[in-house]
Amino acid sequence: MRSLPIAAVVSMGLASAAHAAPQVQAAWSRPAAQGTTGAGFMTLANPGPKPDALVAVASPLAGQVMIHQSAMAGGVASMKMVAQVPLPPGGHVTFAPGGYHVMFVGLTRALKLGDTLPATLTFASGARVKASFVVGLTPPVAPVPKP
Ligand SMILES: [Cu+2]
Repeated sequence: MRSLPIAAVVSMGLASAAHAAPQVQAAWSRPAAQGTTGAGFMTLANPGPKPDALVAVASPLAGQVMIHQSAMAGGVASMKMVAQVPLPPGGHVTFAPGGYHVMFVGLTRALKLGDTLPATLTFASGARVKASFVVGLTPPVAPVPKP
């Protein structure tokens, strides 16, 4: 009777290997004081064959984390909260100043140059991916070139 649990574990392993989780690249955040809001940027890649979407971000160092999109309308810069950021199969989306960004609201400690801000990203597929946002003034590496 021991073969049943083993078979279940094996099939779960195959299922998770077949689903390619999104990847977080070059995550970075600007310096910010304790109690204020930090902004995070990154590139999300979807290596899988199915569409996915970022639906939530959480961090132990922020009271609340929101996904925002900046836009210019009539010469006025504004930002709005978005419920999800679509990730096409085989594609990537860049979060950068002036566009998509993550807002870390209510920082429990200051973000200083060289610090890392841990976060967990949740996707529509159910994938949960951990990320470390490196605190700096510019992206830690060059953005991923378009395929
Ligand atoms: Cu914002």
